[in-house]
Amino acid sequence: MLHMTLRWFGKKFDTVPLKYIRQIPGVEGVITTLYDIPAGEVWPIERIRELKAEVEAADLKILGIESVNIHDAIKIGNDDREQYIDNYITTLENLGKEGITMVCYNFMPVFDWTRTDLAKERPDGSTVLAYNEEVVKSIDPQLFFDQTTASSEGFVMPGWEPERLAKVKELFEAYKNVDDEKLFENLVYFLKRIQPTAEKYNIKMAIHPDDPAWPVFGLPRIITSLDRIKRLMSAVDAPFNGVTFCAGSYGTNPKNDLPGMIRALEGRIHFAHVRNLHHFEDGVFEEAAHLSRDGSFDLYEIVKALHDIGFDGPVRPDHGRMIWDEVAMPGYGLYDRALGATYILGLEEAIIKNEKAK
Ligand SMILES: [Mn+2]
Repeated sequence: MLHMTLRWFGKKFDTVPLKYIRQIPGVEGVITTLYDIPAGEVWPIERIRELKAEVEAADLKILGIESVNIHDAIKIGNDDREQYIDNYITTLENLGKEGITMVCYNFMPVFDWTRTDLAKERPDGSTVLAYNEEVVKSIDPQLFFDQTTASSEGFVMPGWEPERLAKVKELFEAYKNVDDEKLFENLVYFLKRIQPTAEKYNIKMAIHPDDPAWPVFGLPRIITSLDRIKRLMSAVDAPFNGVTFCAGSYGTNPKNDLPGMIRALEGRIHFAHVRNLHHFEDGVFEEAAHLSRDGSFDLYEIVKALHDIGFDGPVRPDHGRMIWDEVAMPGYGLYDRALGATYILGLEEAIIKNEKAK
């Protein structure tokens, strides 16, 4: 069954208090992080304990971490990656000792998820994150970064931390010899190094797909389709090496058959992000409400596929629209994600009852 969660960035960064998350029907816990710790640094066990105590005091559980970010040296394959991998291993040990056993991460160079508009207005007056490939093609990456952070209403957005991206040009330079194949090799190297620790503590590693699911700004992107994710699953063929199935990210490419991908990844999906997009044309889309009829995906078929493969992990509604005049980090308001959570659980209830009736 689905274990419903909401992403929570911690009380210093999130506009949504745990108390409100607890009041969304069916939500069992949060997917959280130590948002202030830069990629590459060890997460101290005391900080993990504090976070856990805070979440448990709100009668919720930590059902996973999103994310423990990967330092660029690991993605680039620099000599100093060994130290950063050792640090990552220590963080996994600390999480494992505290019983936290699902870690979402991504392997996107320089930019994390990319959108060209953080508040595109829809006909109903709600605003959403949107993407237009023409804009990305026509803009300098530094300018793109500055514009994106300037339009985030003062919120620090995941993957867009200023300290990491203060030097966009230098980062681009550092990645100049990293092509798809090299990036893939570096990812496999990383996974093999952390494998003994992940297995010792029964930690499931869940790679988040690249968003959008194609190269941007000439940077390589490798987790974009079923073929590519299956290649990674075979390269390190052990259950700890798994997937965050993000419908919204894989679904940026309309050629990705989302329910089919879920079925093909049976046993390797450790975490699911369920959401909807509205496609206009190739490379032009906006985020939609979770409801199937509001976007281009069939959410029933997505939830059905997760149910049919026996998925038993954490799931979260992904980005929500900004509605009811809420002011929050783009994509991460309370209201629309709460609607999404209950809708997804409603679909699951109907699927289970229908199956029993047969
Ligand atoms: Mn996602």
